[in-house]
Amino acid sequence: MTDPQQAERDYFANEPPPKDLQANITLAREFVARHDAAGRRLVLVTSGGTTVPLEAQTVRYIDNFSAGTRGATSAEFFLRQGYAVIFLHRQFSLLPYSRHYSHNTRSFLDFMREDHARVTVDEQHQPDMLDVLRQYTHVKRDGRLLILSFVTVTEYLWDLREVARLMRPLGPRAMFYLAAAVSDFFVPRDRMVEHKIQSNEDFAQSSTHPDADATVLPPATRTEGRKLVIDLEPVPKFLKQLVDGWAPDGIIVSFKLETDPSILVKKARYALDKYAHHLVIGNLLSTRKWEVVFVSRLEGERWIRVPEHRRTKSFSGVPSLVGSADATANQDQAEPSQS
Ligand code: PAZ
Repeated sequence: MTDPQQAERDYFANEPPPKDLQANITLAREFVARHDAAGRRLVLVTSGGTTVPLEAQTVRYIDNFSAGTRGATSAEFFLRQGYAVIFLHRQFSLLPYSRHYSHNTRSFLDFMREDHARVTVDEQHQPDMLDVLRQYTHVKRDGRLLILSFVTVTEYLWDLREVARLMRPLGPRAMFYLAAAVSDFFVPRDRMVEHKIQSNEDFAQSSTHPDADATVLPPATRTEGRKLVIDLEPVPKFLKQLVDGWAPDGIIVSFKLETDPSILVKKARYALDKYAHHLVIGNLLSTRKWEVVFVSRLEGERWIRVPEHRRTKSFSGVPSLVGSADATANQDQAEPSQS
């Protein structure tokens, strides 16, 4: 079995850091120090899906499902509770506050109209928009929200590691709320082709990027006749490293997404034991908006559900479990409903 520390060293030695890593570290260092000095609790919320590029000059990639609803909504609730929030999200996925008016069937322009050559908000949307605007202004004035972004799984892991290390001195005042959907498989940089994969064998590339030794490392993508064959490698499991190496005293809440209800709780329990997180929140793709299961050592398994009559879209068209005030905790250990 691979030593996790060696796997970490190999991964970060082989996979180049994102171009904005230093800028992100500088922003995060200042943010963490300022809120640490104020004695504030700090949470890193990860949100959205990571991509796996198939080519170094990326035209094609594999994506992970996630709109960023859970992360963006949860961030708003942490901010309401007084936390400082580092929001590490997939570029262009939902953001706290603006999520109410984006990624919607209606654009934010539909909430507005022209009135004597000035833009105004429709009367019916005034109360909701004012409420969102006040929360946003308050958070901005306090400087309690830092927004960072990633696209690929490698960018995500570099940012996660560096931010976690910066948060380490906060001990249990630092929380990691890992709602991002992170790829389990990837194409290592030294097995990645440089240029766009060709469907015509006559134009297929025989080697990886210019520095790679093609005789030792065959490309992870190749064409066989008209087929594309992709040979992915597992992403090292860094969730344990977060506990052991990067931020050992932090509170760690991770999410587990499944599609098969019969394995959800089992997988959440497995993650809880294997990665030694404080809480694993399980959810099913089909019901994630209405129910989640909390799995922890202290409380075992606890379902939280939005009551049926509340399962309608909010004014902004973005329903969410976290956003519902009367989500109920259901401790009867029932299996999730599939409605
Ligand atoms: O972003 P979203 O609201 O569309 O979806 C949220 C989610 C299902 C990605 C999240 O709740 C989750 O389960 N994240 C972990 C995914 C995983 O198992 O890797």
